[in-house]
Amino acid sequence: MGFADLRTWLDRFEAAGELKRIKAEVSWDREIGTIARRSFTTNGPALLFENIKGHQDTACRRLATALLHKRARLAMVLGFPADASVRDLVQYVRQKNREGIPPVEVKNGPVKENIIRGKDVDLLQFPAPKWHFRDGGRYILTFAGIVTRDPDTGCINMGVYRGMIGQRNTIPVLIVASQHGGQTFAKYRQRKKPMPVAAVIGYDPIMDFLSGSPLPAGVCEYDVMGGYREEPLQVVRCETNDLLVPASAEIVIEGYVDPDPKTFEPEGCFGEYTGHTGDVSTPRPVIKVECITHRNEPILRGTQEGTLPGSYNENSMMSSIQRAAIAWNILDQQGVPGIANVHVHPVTNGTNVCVAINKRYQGHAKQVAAALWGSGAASWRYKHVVVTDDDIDISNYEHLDWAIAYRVNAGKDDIVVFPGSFGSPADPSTPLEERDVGKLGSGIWNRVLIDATRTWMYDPKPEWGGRFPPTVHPAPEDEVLVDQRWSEYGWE
Ligand SMILES: Cc1cc2nc3c(=O)[nH]c(=O)nc-3n(C[C@H](O)[C@H](O)[C@H](O)COP(=O)(O)O)c2cc1C
Ligand SMILES: [Mn+2]
Repeated sequence: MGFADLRTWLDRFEAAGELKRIKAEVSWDREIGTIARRSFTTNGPALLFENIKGHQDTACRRLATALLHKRARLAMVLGFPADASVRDLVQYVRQKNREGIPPVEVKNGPVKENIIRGKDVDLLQFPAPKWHFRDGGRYILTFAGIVTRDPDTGCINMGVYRGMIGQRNTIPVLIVASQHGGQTFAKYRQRKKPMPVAAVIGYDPIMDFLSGSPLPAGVCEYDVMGGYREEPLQVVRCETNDLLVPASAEIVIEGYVDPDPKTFEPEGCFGEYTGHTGDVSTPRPVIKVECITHRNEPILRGTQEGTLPGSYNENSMMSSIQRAAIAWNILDQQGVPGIANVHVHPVTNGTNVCVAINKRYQGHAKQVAAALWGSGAASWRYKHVVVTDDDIDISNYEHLDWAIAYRVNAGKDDIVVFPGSFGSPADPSTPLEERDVGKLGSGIWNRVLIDATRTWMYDPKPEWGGRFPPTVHPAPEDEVLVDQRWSEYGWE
């Protein structure tokens, strides 16, 4: 795909009629978020805001959002035609997630065109939106890749963890313990040392796609991005720490996160990915900003969270591909046989996942659920696992509902609850005291498997030739007869 950064992609979208530049003056205070939501509900264009109230003369004046909520644009970013099927995208992503080309370090790059240090740091120079009227503040990190380095292995990780502007130079962030960034933070906490971080804002959207979804532990997201791009990332060293960041990123915020709770600042509430407003503002670890580097005329990249029926956002569209691909790869790696399809509907973001199997034995569906729930990728997802036979089109709610209606016997182990599991702290169905991240490190999930495969515990008539009653589809020879005689019936 060759060299690509955020600007390249905005140009490509514009050429394809997929970008709207908003030149009218708009407010960062709820107005941008409301316009972005309109794009979600209309499957509308990517948006570049060029005239933001109070930011006509600040260091950063523009904001790009709503790039990936439309499948056609996500397909383009993955190198596919706009009408590519979900299945083709999932198969491609399964393959590419397993490849990698390591980055190369270069001496300089556009991200170093402006370097702001120490006392000069002022986050209010950036048009960070208050996306939703109930949000607790202006969110500068919504689609930033947060870079950390594992102090034991030296391995670099990049994950999307949100952050709100606190003071002029502080960003309280939500990095939960089960995430790779959270696991690295725990190592720094043990050593009683601050964790260096770099927040990369605005680059090849493949960065958003990969850093917002859980690749296996120890896999460096930069390598996988290189694989997707079919060329290594060019990375530059940060000014104030030894982290590496893409050389043509729009903005990089460098700093450190202190594990001492005395340094924590309130974050939230925030319109969550679940489509519900988050709870009260909570004290969170803080990125203390030491330096910001940015391109000339930088573009802030951000996104609005929260999926609703008929209103899919960027995370949900990405998740419908990535979370299915990741689940499928986990099932393969765990040696679960007979996986025919894995489907994630964008509206659940992967909270629900459907798996169609070519059933090999009774208990096969339980193996599917156990493999998924044991994985690190399950920390925010895969709460409800629905398993069907492979005659069911799991991408179709009607098919799924039919299978659940007639192939589920709740009293016979077809509904299995896996209680007290780790899970998302943002799920409003979990009582508040069971998602106190400060105390529990995670939210508590009572996960459920719905085994909607045909049971093998049943003895149908031997002449039926199977383990379950056949369906009422006509016999093939009867279909042939009717086809042959069709014109005689006088029914067109
Ligand atoms: C737009 C967006 C916002 C996200 N916000 C958060 C967040 O605030 N905290 C968090 O732990 N994960 C968040 N995630 C999910 C993580 O980015 C995702 O689980 C990813 O796997 C984290 O990287 P890691 O696996 O290397 O830890 C968000 C994802 C997206 C796409
Ligand atoms: Mn990771």
